[in-house]
Amino acid sequence: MSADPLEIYLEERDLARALREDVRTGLTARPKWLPPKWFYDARGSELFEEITRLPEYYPTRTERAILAAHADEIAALTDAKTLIELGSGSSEKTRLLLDAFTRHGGLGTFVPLDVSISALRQSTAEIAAAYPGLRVRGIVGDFTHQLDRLPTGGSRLVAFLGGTIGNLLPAERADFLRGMRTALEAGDWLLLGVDLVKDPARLVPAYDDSAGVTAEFNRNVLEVVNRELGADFDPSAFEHVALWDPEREWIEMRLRACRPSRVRVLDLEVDFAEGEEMRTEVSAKFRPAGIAAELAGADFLVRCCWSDEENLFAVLLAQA
Ligand code: AVJ
Repeated sequence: MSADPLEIYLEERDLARALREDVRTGLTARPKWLPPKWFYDARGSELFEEITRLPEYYPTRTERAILAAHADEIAALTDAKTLIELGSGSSEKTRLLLDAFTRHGGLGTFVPLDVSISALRQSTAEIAAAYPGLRVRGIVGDFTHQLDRLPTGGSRLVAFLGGTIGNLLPAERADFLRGMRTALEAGDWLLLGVDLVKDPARLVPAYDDSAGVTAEFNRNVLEVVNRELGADFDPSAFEHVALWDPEREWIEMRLRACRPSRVRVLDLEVDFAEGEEMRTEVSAKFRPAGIAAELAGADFLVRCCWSDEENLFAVLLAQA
């Protein structure tokens, strides 16, 4: 079957407005910040795919191994009719689930949701071609806002993989889990991938690789703001910073101004002092008991929690 046309709940103009608001809020704040969702234009999505193949970046391959080991169990336990994937990107790991559901039988529809139209176009076409008989409904949307648009009916499994929940700040995370629970019916399922707290000597290089791909990914957000809003950032005037915050147990990515500069964007003139740092991403890391408690607090029942031998990453299966 070919994929259904993309359902666009986030039009170009909504995206443009959201970007303008985020840029205005973030660049006039102290310290300055930009939200991580703007990394993922076509170039940023490509760079992220490259990150997932770096030797230092363990999350993707570790999560893939966990899913490979437990996909059949997930299909059997959930017996889902609809698989919804939030922040699906290339949907590469999702194939492990789709393969298991093909063996198990009964899955009728796959619904990937992502803010990146380019990533979604490609993944829906590829998945539809690879799984004949599966209905593929791509949704262009923002997983923090479009939860009420998820298809209803049948037993549903929502997959939120890759550790992307770590991009939310604690209060946003609580809202998200609550919203997710409200969007689901009792008995529906949530499959959640989370990166675990570990030695910073392992964590930090995953966000500051020796090939400099993450640095380029980080600076790409400035290219996005330049192109979409006509700003005049000089990306080469900013250097990549990745640091571990041991209190909040998250990785923070920042861009540090190498020299003083003034950037024109929207109707703003934004000054950067030499050495000034702007936060571009928070990537929270979890402890299994902590995330289980957060899920329970949002009225989910944690049915399974799988990890790898080194306890680098965890995949939790929770039921509404
Ligand atoms: C896609 C949010 C899971 O936080 O590890 C990778 C993004 N940033 N390298 C992560 C990312 C820098 C990634 N997530």
